[in-house]
Amino acid sequence: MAGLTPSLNKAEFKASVIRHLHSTLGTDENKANNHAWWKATSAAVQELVLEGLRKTQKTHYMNDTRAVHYLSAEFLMGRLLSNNMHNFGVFTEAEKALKELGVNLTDVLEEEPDMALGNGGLGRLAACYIDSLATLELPAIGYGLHYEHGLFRQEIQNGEQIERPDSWRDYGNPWEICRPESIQEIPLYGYVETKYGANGGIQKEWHPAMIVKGVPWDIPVVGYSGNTVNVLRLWQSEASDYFNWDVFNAGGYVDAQRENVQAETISKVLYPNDETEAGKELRLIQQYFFCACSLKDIIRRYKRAHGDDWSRFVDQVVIQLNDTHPAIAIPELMRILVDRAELDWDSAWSICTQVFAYTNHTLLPEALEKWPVRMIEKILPRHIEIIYEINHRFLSEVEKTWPGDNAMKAKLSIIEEADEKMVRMGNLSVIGSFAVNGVAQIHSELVKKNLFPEFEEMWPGKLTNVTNGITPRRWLKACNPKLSALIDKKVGADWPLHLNKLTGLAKHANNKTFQKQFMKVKQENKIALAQEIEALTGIKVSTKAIFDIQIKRLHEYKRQHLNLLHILALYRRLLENPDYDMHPRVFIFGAKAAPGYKLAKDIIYAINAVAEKINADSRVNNKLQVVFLPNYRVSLAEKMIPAADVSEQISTAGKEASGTGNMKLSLNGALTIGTLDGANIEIAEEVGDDNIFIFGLTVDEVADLKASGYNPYDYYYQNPELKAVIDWLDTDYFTPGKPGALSSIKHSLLDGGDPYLCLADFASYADAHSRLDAAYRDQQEWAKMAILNTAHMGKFTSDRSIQDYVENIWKLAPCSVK
Ligand code: GL4
Repeated sequence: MAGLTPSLNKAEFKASVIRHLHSTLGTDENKANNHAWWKATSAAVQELVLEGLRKTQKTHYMNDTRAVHYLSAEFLMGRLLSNNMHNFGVFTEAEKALKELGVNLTDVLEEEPDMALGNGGLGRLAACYIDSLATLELPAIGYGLHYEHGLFRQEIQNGEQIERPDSWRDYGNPWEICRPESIQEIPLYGYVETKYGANGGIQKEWHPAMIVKGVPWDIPVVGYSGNTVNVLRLWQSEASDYFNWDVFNAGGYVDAQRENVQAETISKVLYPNDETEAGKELRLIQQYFFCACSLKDIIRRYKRAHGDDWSRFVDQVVIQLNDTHPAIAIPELMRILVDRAELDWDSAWSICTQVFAYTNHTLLPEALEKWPVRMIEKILPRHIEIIYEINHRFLSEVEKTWPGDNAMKAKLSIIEEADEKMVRMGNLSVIGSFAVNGVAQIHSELVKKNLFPEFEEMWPGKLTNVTNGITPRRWLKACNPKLSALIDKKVGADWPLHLNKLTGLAKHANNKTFQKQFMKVKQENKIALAQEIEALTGIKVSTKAIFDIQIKRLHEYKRQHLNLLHILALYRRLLENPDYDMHPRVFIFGAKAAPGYKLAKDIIYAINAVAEKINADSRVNNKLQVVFLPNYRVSLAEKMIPAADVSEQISTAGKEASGTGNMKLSLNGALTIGTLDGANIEIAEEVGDDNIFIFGLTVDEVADLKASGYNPYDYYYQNPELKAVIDWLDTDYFTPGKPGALSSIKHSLLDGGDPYLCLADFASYADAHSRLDAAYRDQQEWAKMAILNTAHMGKFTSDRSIQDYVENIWKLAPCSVK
């Protein structure tokens, strides 16, 4: 492939692995188990990685490049060995080398724990984006938290989710490099002293009650077939040896300290909530901690080239805020510029508002972060003053636009004046950024129309869209080698860098031979997944069945329970009529629920209870099976996605900002059954209406229905099948001896008001499934549709998303590394 030269041949690779087995791991070929082989192989690859990293850093330094700094509380990286080998182009050589050593690479890869430093879509997006940034040779650095424990490991016991700690670095991680030379010290708590200078000027001095150390760990990020190796820098907290005499002398040092969060706990654990804000002090400290460390790091690097001259800062630095989690970076930069660098407010604010850009990832009210003023005051006493000052100046802008309109001021204010005063991080982010983007066309429209309409009026053009994307290296090339090899033959091997080349498959969509080859790959992937399912759950699934997959966090708005209602309807039809005409179907789920989200956990329990009953019921004639795969994560997704026939993307219209699993599944030839929500709309545009199964209410229809007073009972009484399956959940049929064990679901769907309109969409969903079932009977037609899905996913490469950011927001230039 052009530009891709394996940097180690088979013999060299073999020698390197053995050398590491001996001198890094202190073992040998006879004693080594798969874990040791994994470590030695990783060490061999890491040697290449570090060489690339050195060259990249030197090149960026010599060229004094403008860089993007991607601040994110989450990076859901998954495993790195296979990815790094693919991106360096050494995968095949490595596989052969290990084979000659009697070692199976697939088994070795299984030894690597996932780096699960994220919850779901938002964190995985960050991981895809840093892959694309390196691939496109863009100067970039990811900044985040070095959580000791990533997202919990999920076990299923008696159908219920049990959370177990994740310990991804327990036996050492071969990729990360500690950089003690770049440790930062971060102040917390304490008080602010106001000093009056001789010339009448006011100086603020923050006397923190606590200092914590931020220790950086670097994870190299290898670009595909390029030479750029960027870094992901993750901050770990440690107690500082610093001792605060001020506070000590003032008395009460020990007492004050006791009420404060302990330094070491800051980076201990990832908060396991997706789409809900926790409101916990420790979470706010996590956010401040990594932002403060990152800003100090950014400024240190800038000063190395430019000294105390701030005039070029905005030319060199752009900072992308991945949701509002890092929004506290805005007042932190103001503090540094005003209190430390002694810039006047206007100059400082001008810098800030040219540096920050903010991505909104959700409209769900429970996910829009707000922090109690009281809490910020306690932890960050200087920042609350700065936030008030930003707000004061902003509100006088509002006054100019809407003179005398106090309701407008209350609405747009950074401070929410409720019983408990709150800081609205979304408003702060919009006010402090030069660009704000949503993550799919419809989502960005809703951000403008519903979430921030007044900001759109005040600053036309500031709110924009960048549709999400996924890296085709991990999500096709590495996870689906058979399909990749087939695609290579048809369109050439450079599609991972130029995903639009997949359109070249479209002209073969009607070709019977190609259809057979395409479906043969799908079948082989299904057989592999079936083996995995059996290994993980003991369930033997039929590989002749349609593999219908819903994988994503468990949330009411994603409507796994709508899927479940439809499964119950099929089950009921089969019981009523054993000859009921349907193609055999296996419904496969993967989902983690936030540990405190009761209904989400109940839905997991319900899926498992229903699965157990159906799988054991011979009356369904092998036409229906249900599987819940425990501990859904990146590495499991990589096994499930290539085997999917059907992709369930069934959120209530207007609720899923974009979705990215939808893109991964379609790219691997699954057909989507979905609502007109998030990126599904753009997927439908790309693949064409004939190649996707759209159902359900649109965003406008949802709004109209809600406005007119939605009553789920209307649908319940009008649709006997729907009524029957909902009532079924309230018996002890699925939970023998435990009547009512599933009734929370019925309750939320009826008396709870069915907030996500499952009942309103049920009939349309069931109908779409019938159409899908009919379509599958014509295997040639289905193959054609599947091929056209893969063929038309070019738009959704994260390279395109990053290119959009570069052109419309970041204004970055690539820098090639020789
Ligand atoms: C999310 C959205 O829910 C999801 O639709 C989107 O694809 C993702 C990345 O933009 O961001 N927002 C939050 S919060 N979690 C997500 O996964």
